[in-house]
Parts: sequence; C-alpha cells; structure tokens
Amino acid sequence: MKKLNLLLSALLALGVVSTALAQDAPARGQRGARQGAGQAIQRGLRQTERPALQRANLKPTLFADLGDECYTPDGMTISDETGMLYLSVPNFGRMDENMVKADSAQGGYLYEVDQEGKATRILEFPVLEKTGQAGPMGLDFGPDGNLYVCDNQYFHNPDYCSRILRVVFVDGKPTQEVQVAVEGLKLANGMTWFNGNLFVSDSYFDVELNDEQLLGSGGVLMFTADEITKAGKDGNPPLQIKSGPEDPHCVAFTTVQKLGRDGDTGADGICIDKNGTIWFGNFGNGYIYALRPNDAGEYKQENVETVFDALNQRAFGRGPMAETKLECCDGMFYDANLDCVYINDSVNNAVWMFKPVEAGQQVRPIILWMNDDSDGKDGLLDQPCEAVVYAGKLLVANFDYPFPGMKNKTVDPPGTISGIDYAEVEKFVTMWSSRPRGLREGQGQGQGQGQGLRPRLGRAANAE
Ligand SMILES: [Ca+2]
Ligand SMILES: [Ca+2]
Ligand SMILES: [Ca+2]
Repeated sequence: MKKLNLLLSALLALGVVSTALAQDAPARGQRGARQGAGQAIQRGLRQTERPALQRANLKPTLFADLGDECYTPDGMTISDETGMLYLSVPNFGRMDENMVKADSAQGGYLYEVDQEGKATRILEFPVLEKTGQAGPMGLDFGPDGNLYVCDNQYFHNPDYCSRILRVVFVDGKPTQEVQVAVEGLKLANGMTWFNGNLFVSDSYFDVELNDEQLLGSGGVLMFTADEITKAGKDGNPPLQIKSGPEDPHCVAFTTVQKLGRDGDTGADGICIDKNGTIWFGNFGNGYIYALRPNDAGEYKQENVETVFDALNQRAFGRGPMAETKLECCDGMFYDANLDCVYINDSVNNAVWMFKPVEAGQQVRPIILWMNDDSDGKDGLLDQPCEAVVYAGKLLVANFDYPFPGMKNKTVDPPGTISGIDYAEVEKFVTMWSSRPRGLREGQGQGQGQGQGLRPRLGRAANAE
C-alpha cells in the first residue's frame, strides 16, 4: 500500500491521474448545471409525452426456475456455434458471517439453458484450494471456442485470489476440463470478448484515495487472445497479474464517489458496441463510462469519458417512482440489433436502457421495468444482475444476494431468470430512438453547465 501511495503521489504530482481521480467528484458550477439540466428536461418533456417508469407490456415473466441448488445466478452468454445459452452460478447466497458458504450451500455451477427455459447443470467448477470456493460470474466465448469465466474469490479472500478460468469446449460442446488462464484479480466481475481481445471488469482496486468522498475504485483489464488463450495449458503457467491501475493490462481506472447507498464497488457491468466503444459502469454508484479506441485502435485511460454523471442526475417522472435514480450498474449488455445498452440495476430491481452516444455527449438511461422486493417466483425482478437477448426475450438473471440499501431484502431460492417479451422491448426502444435527440440522449444536461458535466478525461498510471 505504501508503495502504491508513493506511486500515486508521484503521478498526482505529475498531474497524470489527477483528472481520473477527480472524475466522480462533485462538479464545479453544479448548481447552475442542475438548473440548466432541469429546464432542458422540462422543455423536452412538455414537447413529448412524459415517460412512464413501468410499462405493462414490458412486465417480466418467469423464464427459468433454476431450482433450489441455484440461488445466485449471474453471467449469461450464448454460444455462436450451437445457439445454446450458458449461465454461471456462483451460489454466494448462503454464506455465514465469515463469508464461508453454509454446509447446505452448493458449489459454483455452469448451466445450459434451452429455448424453453429448461436449465441443465453441466459442470461444477473446481474450487480454489486456498479458499475452498468457486465464484463463477461473467463469462464469454473466446476465439478459440472455449468458454472464459470470471472466478470471483473476493468475498472469500480479497487478496488477489480471483481468476479467469477456461472451460474447454470441443466441437461446441463443453467438456469437464477447467483450466486457470489468469491469476491475480481482486473482484473479477464482468467480461466480454471483442475483436480478439478479452475485456474484464475488476470491481476493487487497492488504491489509497485520500478523499472521504471517494469510497472505492475499479477498472477494466484487457488481455489479447494471444496471451490468454495459451496461458494455463500445454505446460504454460497461468498468466500472473496484480490487478490495479499500474498493471499493464489495465485500460481504464475509475473511482467511486460516495452516493446513494454509499456502495464502494467499482467497475462492474461491461459491454462493447459495434464501433468498439467499451461501455462500463460502477456497481457502487451508477456512474457510466465510455472508452473509445484511439485512431490506432488502442484503448487508453486518457480516453475514458464519464457519460453518465450519477451524482448530478435528475430523476424524471411522476407517481411512486418519480424520484428513482440510477445509482447502480450491475451487468450491462449491448443489443446489436437495436443498438442499445441494457443496465441491470441491482439496487432498484430495475432494468434500464440507453442509446450509445457520440464522444462528448451524455447518455440518458431510461427504465424499462422496475418492481418492489419480490422472491422472483412469478418472474418479477429479484436483484437483476445480467441481461442477454435469447429465445425471443430480453432475459434477466436475478442475483438475489442482497447488500444493505437494496430493495431486495432476503435470499429466497429458487434462483430465477426473468424474461421480457423482446418484441415489446423492440417497440419501446424503436419509439425511444425516434424521439428528439435532446430528450433521448443527454444534450440537455450538457448545455449551460460549465465544466461540470462535460466528459472528464483522465489518464492512467499505466498509460503506456
Ligand atoms: Ca456483475
Ligand atoms: Ca430475494
Ligand atoms: Ca429469489
């Protein structure tokens, strides 16, 4: 930690990371910004209908009952080869006060889920010897046809025990072989492959922030297919890293401003759109960031842009949910068909959507659906964590592992996947996309606000 402090102090002195650290801090000229944004939004809303926050035709129904052996479903991805949906289940949901799974708890599993929602357990992940646990979360298929999986060990041991695992697939079918590709992450959370690179969110970086308004930090790590597909097999050792802004794999580092339920968890949801822009968000406070490749196609900390300023957002709407704000980004999924991003809001039992924007613009997330605390058995959201489009539905996995300040209060098996009729989602997103840009995308927030809500650029400690 001392070494990190010294490093950070030196970098701060050089002005290298000061903007990165400041990017979640309260904006200068914030008051004026709020008034400006409010007027702009009100003008927009008078011109068009006021968006409702809950829509009957977007009501989720039960897609999959995962049974009592599965109570914290998390990551989902679809095999291009077979069209089958794969689901990871860390089963964190039954742990004692020492964060050890109770005797009744199940291991970390991988499921296949068919088009009818029938889930079949195909694999129990081997545990990490040091913790006796496996925590499979975000997952995606690599260019080698194998399935890569974040193994989140943070809840059991926060000392860089998390890993990236590889489930070996042969001819599009899973084997029972699981290899360790990378070691040394803190809280390996979401992942996505894009153009031969693997992008992984790590939700905790060990960085001394020296600012009581900043509760935590996290970021995005990038691995090339060349280094990762060879590691941990054929006699090669797993890739060894020490996750954090100084690791050469780190392409984005963001902090967590104290906000809402005062969560300290950093980068979580992550997805990449057709242009190669990485969209990622903080679990702890709902900030959303974009990282666009530079002209050379590289991802650099200096290009990280804050595109949703959660601290300075304005709730809009009426009725019981009028004050709802987005203050949690769990899993994010890019829907290439509709060119939009879905956000799973664990805190509010909600799914939001936004349209990607150009550099310099703010995104405007809007709620597709939100419900109160629910056990999920009827298909209502029970701490939504990840989304995917499958079987004619927008599927939402329900993590059901509550933290303080969430709507979800109790772990109540069975684990569930909710489904929202995709035809209705398509209608809604198409309607929303045809709205005036100022209402749909956040230019209203971008006007007359001085420095405050402009994208703040930061450079990483590891910009090279
Ligand atoms: Ca997550
Ligand atoms: Ca629950
Ligand atoms: Ca439940």
